[in-house]
Amino acid sequence: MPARIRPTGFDHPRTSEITSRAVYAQRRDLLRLLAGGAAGAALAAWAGREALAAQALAGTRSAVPGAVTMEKPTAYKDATTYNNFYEFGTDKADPARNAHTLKTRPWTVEVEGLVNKPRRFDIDELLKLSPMEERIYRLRCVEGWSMVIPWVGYSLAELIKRVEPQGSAKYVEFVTLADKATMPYVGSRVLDWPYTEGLRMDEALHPLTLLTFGMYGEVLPHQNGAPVRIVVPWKYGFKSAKSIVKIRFVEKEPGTAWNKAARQEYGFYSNVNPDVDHPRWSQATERRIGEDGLFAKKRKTLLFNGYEAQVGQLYAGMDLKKFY
Ligand SMILES: Nc1nc2c(c(=O)[nH]1)N[C@H]1C(S)=C(S)[C@@H](COP(=O)(O)O)O[C@H]1N2
Ligand SMILES: [Mo]
Repeated sequence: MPARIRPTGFDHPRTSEITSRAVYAQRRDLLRLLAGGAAGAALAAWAGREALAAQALAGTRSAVPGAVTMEKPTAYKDATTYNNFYEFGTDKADPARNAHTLKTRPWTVEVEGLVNKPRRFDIDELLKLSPMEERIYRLRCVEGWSMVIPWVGYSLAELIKRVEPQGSAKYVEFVTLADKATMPYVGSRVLDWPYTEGLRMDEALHPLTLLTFGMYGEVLPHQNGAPVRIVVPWKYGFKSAKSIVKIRFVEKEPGTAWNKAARQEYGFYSNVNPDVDHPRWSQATERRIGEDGLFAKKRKTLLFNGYEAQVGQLYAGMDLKKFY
């Protein structure tokens, strides 16, 4: 499909479809080279300490039902410069501008709570725990915009299996890094730090819930939650916690950052639902980032962000207006 000629006068330029696709293809080729050991010395030097991670990321397309949407991925530039990562500022451009200070090595993820095998994983162990796959998911923010992103990771269930949750473990809590030295907004009053999130155990075990290490065939850029984040495609974006340092198995529904900040506005479930409005705005439609030109139509938001066939049964019989 040729790049559409866009009317001028936008506040910022957009990467053309063709350019972003070519760049994306090149990155994937590079990763394949690295994985196949065919890379020359110069390339190996370039890869430096990212080499290990890159090898792990040369994954295949996922076979999990619903894991690969045919929709056009959002331009890499947009997906990495229009972010929510409040530890680095509240403006969409802040994370790309400020997250260079994040230190992603060394990094450990502590897995604790109601499990038979609590364990601290080094990030390099996590990268090798299970084969990586590419998932192309829609991401829908509660603010009314959406993107399509090719993520790289493996099902969170792979990690969960290995730590053997006990019968009493009903929820999983994710705790993210809160480091004042490297995250300028930690300490500010916008949120209660650290940013935490949670899932019910069956949601956490669902194969679509992705433990994510990369996007567009590369390791995650800092602003997208390096070195490891969760992506839950049928829930509003804020459920997908970035830069995770702790995964805790608990009996009671855990508190979550946005629920603590505004209880009436952000519930625990936060399933994408066009029929349940945010108290201050409708959730019936969304704006796809990269399509916000003069003639772009808003898209209709889909129940469970379009993943109803895969996840609808998790909520059978639940009143989704009450459990929002
Ligand atoms: N630690 C942390 N994780 C976070 C957030 C945050 O502020 N801090 N924002 C959330 C929100 S509101 C969204 S929409 C997604 C955005 O992910 P993206 O920037 O990779 O698109 O990250 C989520 N994860
Ligand atoms: Mo969001």
